[in-house]
Amino acid sequence: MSDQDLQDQIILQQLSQVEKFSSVHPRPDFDADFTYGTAGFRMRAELLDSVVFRVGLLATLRSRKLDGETIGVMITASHNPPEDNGVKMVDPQGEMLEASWEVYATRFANARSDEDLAREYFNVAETLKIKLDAPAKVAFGRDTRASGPALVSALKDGLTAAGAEFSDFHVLTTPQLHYIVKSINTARSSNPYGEPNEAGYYRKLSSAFNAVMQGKPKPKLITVDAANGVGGPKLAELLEVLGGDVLDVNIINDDVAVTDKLNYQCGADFVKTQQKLPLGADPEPSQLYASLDGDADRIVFYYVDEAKKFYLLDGDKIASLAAMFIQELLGQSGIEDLQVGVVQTAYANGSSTTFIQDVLKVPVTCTSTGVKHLHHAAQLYDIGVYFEANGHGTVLFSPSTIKALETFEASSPGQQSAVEMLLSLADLINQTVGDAISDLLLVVAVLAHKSWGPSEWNLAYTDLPNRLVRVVVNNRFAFKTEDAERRLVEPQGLQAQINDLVKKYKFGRSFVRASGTEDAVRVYAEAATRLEADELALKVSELLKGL
Ligand code: G16
Repeated sequence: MSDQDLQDQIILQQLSQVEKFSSVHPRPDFDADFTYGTAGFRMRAELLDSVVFRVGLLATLRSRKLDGETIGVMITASHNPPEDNGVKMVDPQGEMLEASWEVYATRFANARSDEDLAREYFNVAETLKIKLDAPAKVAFGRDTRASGPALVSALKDGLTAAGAEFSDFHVLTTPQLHYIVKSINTARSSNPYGEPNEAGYYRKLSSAFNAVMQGKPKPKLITVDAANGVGGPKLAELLEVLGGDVLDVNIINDDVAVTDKLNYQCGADFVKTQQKLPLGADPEPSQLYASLDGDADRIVFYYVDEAKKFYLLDGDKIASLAAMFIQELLGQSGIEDLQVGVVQTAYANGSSTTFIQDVLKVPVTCTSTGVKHLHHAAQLYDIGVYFEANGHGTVLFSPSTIKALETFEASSPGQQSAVEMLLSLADLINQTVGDAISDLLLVVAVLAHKSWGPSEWNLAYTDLPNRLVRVVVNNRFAFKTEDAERRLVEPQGLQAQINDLVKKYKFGRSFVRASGTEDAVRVYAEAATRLEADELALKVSELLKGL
């Protein structure tokens, strides 16, 4: 048989496998199109079977295209309610799927029949010159949602149909999967990221945390609300590896057995949007509190004062704290040519941006919502700090920065210890994606070094009062934006109405954008006082009635 005949035979066999398996995972009756949104496909779990199956096909093609590097697939709907689920792909270095492939994901998900799907599969392979007999490897995990196991079966069918080799990492936080994917793909390099398993993740974090905390007293008790999601048991596992002498954490909302409790009146999204304590948190003045989201890739902090007044320390506060500490260390190290930058979105509080730019003298870039956008912008700095206000973020140290730090010849013990601290931070902070557990350790460590409690941290700058509202509309896809989502282009005329409202408020700012993870639009407003911020958010929300 000629090479060509062999190739043709492989193609035919694989297409028939795709069609056969696809018939067990038919596309549901669903009027709208599926879209690969802010963080992959996300919707009610009962609609996702075919989508997840098809992601299995695409992940296989992506791995083949990248010479058999391992691709990750995470089944989670993060902050969404328990009845939702979702799926997203992870690229070989632990980053979000390359944007140009989102189009293929969307096309696969929307193919109407098994034959159409096989055709799309063939077309992508043809267009991208992917050999269908090339090796492919996929690693996957899921959160604690009840719908997870069935979706894993659909995924396995997709991977089997396309002929991938796969590893099931079972229940993981999203950042753990990102860590594992990068670790697998760098295992044979001169610079492996870590051991490619959960135990390796815990060991890496705990040894970096111990290095960063050397000589510092044990921090005060921290209460962590785990949103009744996967972060609870995983944080408990990390604490066991760390040992009781290092950190006292009281984990609340850690019930993953009753899956309906997930994100219910707790978790990072609840605390950020409601600006109040989650269920089950006893307010002890000046103690540090934190909330994770459902898959532990976001974290927000908070505390109450003597009068039990609530103060939120969100992603903007984390970014400012991290940038401040890193700037100080760079100053102490004597290294002058490393550029720190902060990446935010339109949701960043105006005061945080002013503080970072004017007081810390650190440049700020604004991108669209979605870690995938922030991550790439942060990579343009030597040390890129990126955080969304909702608590999703991390700090990236570029490979050349790590090299510069490793080879730097310090001329004093002070310089030496600053450089060592920066290198330990690079190990402590998840370099692949925002990670609530790693960010928790980062914040605790920085506060310990500055001898700060939560109120000192909060005092660095004062947030402008703000309000984030979720509004259900008839068609969220009718909302189109520009300028990093700060201005609406469509529906026509709406932005002018928002501008008219904003003009009436001191320090007023408001914008509207469609969510990429929920069937709703989000309204953000900030103004000089809490009452005014609430009023502006309400008035802008009223403009959306009937749209
Ligand atoms: C995801 C994304 C985040 C984004 C959030 C909300 O978070 O990873 O970058 O900020 O959705 O996005 P949207 O406003 O478009 O709904 P998570 O934690 O839900 O995966």
